[in-house]
Amino acid sequence: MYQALTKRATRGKSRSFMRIDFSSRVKQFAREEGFDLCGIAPVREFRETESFPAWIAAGRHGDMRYLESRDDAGELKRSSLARVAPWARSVIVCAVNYNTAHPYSMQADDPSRGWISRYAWSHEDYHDSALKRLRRVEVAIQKNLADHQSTAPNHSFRSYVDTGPLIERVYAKYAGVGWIAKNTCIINQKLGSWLFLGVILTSLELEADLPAPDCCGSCTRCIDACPTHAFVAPGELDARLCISYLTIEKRGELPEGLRSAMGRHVFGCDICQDVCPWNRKAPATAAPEFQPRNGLINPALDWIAEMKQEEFNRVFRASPIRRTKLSGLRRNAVVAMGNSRNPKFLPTLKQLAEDPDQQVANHALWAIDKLE
Ligand code: B12
Ligand code: SF4
Ligand code: SF4
Repeated sequence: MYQALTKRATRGKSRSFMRIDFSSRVKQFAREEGFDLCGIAPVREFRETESFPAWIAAGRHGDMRYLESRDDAGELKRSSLARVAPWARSVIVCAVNYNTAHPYSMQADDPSRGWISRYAWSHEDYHDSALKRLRRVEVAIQKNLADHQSTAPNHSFRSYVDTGPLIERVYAKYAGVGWIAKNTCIINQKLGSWLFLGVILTSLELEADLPAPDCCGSCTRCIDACPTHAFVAPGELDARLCISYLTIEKRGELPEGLRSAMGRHVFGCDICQDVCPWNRKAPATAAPEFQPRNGLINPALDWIAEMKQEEFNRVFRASPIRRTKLSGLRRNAVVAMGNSRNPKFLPTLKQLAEDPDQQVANHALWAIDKLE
């Protein structure tokens, strides 16, 4: 299709016009598959990826070893897409709004109930639902190429949600989806930042969009609100301090010095997005897959702390929350109980201090100390 279009271009229209035409068709396919935003970024070096090796060298990724993966030449894969996928010419960046019409964590402030971050309430794990949509966009593009050219050149496509060798937010910026804000999230002027990103790398040379302009201005609300002071500078996160990392990615003992600041978070953290003025009027989606499962908004802490494996498997089937495993989730709930200032949890915590799961037991001892 793309070559056929360029052939036709010589019969009148300019080549770049035809590229724009096919790029807008790609965006149409993304819309038809339920993505709220779609843009196209070129594959080249960006100044934002240049800082990645230093970020890793400083150890700011903590135990997230997968971010350190290197190519045969020993270079960090995520620092140069052109090197790890030399065949790729364009990155199609899609975004879907997962915001639902429920209070923000700062509005639901009962300290004796926990907080699970907004993105994890959903009925389906976003990795799976977004990947399915991306694959359908791929199919639509390929079908369109084949329909318009009998000898369609074999173009390559590779879809990723989180797992690709690239920093998705950098490409989202250059695809015009949103700017990389001081809280490091992608914010779209109309939709805010409650967005999942997904990318399709392709060998098709598509018309790239313009990068989204930075609209943070002089605001610093996210930086000021972060309970663990995880931003070392605007737009620079030390993941080791971030509650999202601590509750989701960190295995074993949580650093004692950070436990109090973790508050009632049992999975992820939304604070730096909750306080953002660009999310004040963020629209809510009606998509069934993003509607919350029962009991996950402001969950009862003792329910989670005492949960058994069988219930965990049932409640969190196909949920991103499975990533912490039962033990990690219970550990987080126990810490949140310690931070609750509510002595009603003491009897439960005393039982949990004898728990066969040593991690849960150790954190329960800390929580008892904190409450007493
Ligand atoms: C690892 C990871 C995390 C880690 C580290 C976060 C981080 N900021 O890197 C942890 C576990 C903490 C995390 C948390 C969250 N994550 Co996360 N995470 C990822 C993942 C898998 C990789 C990100 C990565 O490579 N980070 C490496 C660092 C270096 O990149 P960075 O911080 O974004 O920094 C870039 C820019 O800020 C910029 N930069 C850095 N320093 C400087 C300095 C200057 C001066 C300038 C101008 C620029 C600049 O360049 C950097 C690249 O080098 C991506 C998916 C993907 N494959 O990209 C999802 C992703 C970023 N996460 C996502 C989400 C939703 C979250 C949470 C909101 C979940 C939650 N509610 O708990 C939080 C948000 C916390 C936060 N403020 O970032 C979404 C973001 C969507 C969006 N709207 O932006 C993504 C894209 C997943 C997805 N597919 O939708 N995440
Ligand atoms: S997610 Fe929470 S802990 Fe992490 S940077 Fe944002 S406010 Fe801080
Ligand atoms: S709170 Fe302010 S500084 Fe932070 S991301 Fe939003 S607009 Fe930018």
